[in-house]
Amino acid sequence: MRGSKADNISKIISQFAVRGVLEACEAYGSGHIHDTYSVTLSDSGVTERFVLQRVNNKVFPNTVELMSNLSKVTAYLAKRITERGGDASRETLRLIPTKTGESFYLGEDGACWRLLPFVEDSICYDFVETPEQFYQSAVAFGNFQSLLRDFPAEELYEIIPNFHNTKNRYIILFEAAREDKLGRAAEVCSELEFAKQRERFTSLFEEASERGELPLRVTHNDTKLNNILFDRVTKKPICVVDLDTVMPGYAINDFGDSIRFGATTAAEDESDLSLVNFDIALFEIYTKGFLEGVGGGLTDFEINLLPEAAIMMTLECGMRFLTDYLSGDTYFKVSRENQNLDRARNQFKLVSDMEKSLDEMHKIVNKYSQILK
Ligand code: GN1
Ligand code: MG
Repeated sequence: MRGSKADNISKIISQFAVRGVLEACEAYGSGHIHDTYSVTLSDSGVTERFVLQRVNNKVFPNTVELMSNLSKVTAYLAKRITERGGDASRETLRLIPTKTGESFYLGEDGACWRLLPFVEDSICYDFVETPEQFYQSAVAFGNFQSLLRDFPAEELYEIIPNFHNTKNRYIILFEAAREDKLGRAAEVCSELEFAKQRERFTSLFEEASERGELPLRVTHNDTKLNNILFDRVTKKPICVVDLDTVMPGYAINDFGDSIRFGATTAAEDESDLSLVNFDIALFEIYTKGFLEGVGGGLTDFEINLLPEAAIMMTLECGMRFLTDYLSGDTYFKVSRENQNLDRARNQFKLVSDMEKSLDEMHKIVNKYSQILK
C-alpha cells in the first residue's frame, strides 16, 4: 500500500498505544461488513502484526454501544479464560487502547477504527473442509456460550435491534417487495411465495419468549466457521472472533446459524441449486460438539428447538438476502450481478431440505442430549 492511503493508515495507527512505524498494510479476511487490514509495524527492527478495522457505521451506527459491549465481553472472557487456566492473550480478542485510553479511535469522517493484536499461527476457514473442523467449531461456540453463561446479559446493548427477530425480517422483506425500488419484485414471485408460506413459523421463537419459555442469553449472532481462529499446527480452535453482534438473544439461534452456514454442500452464493444440499451428517457432528461445549447449560425446551432454529436462521438469512436484492444490494457486499438473489435462493433450497429432514434432526438432537445428560 502506497501514497495517501498508507499515510492515512499511518495516521490512524499513531492514535493507538503501540510503537513503531508502518511497514506493511494489506486488506485482510473475507467479511461482508467491515474494512479489515493486516498491519505490520516495525520498531527498532522488531516487527509485530495487528488487525486494524474500520467499523462499518452504516451497518453499526451506534459504535459507542458496540465498542462498550466488545470491551465488556472481551474483558470478562479474558478473566474467565485465565481462571480456567487458559491463555487469554490467544483465546479471546483483545482491544488495544488509544493513547488517550479509549477502546477505539474516531476518525475525522466519523468512522470508528479499532486495533487488535494479530493472533499469529492461526488460520481461519471459509468453508467446512473436514467434519472434524466443523465439530471443533461446534465445541468452540458451545464453549463460548458456556463461558458467558453468568455474564449479565442485560448489561449489553442490543446493537442491531431485532437482529434475529425473524418475523420482523419477514415484514421488512414484504415492505421491500411492495416498494420494489428497482422493479425486481416480479422476478422473485416464487421466492416471496416461499417466504409467505412460512409466515406463521417466523414468530415461533418470539412467541415462546413472550410466554417465558425461551430465555434471553448472551449470544454471538454470527456463529460461522470463519469466525473462529484455529491453530495452524494443532488445528484446534483458539478463539471466537467477530464479536460485533454479541448481544442478548436466543442461544438456539447461534446453533441454527452455524448449521445454516456449515451443514451444506455448497458455498453461500452457489447459483447451481443442484449442488446445494443440506448435509445431515454435518448436522449430527455439529449437534454433538455444540451440546458437549455448552456442557448442560441449555434447558430441555431450548434443546428441543435446535432443529427449528437451524431452519429459522436459514429462512431468515434467505429473506435478508432477498430483501437486499429488492432494495438494491445496499447491505451485503456484492461482487457480481444477482449475487444476493443467488444467496437467497440458495438459503431457501436449504430450508426445503431441512424441512424434509426435520424428524431425523429431532432424533439426532434427542440422541446427544440423552447421552450428555
Ligand atoms: C454478515 O460480514 P459477515 O460475513 O461476518 C451478517 C450475518 C450474515 C452473513 C451472511 C452484522 O456477516 O448476519 O449471516 O453476513 N452480519 C451482519 O453471509 O449483518
Ligand atoms: Mg462475521
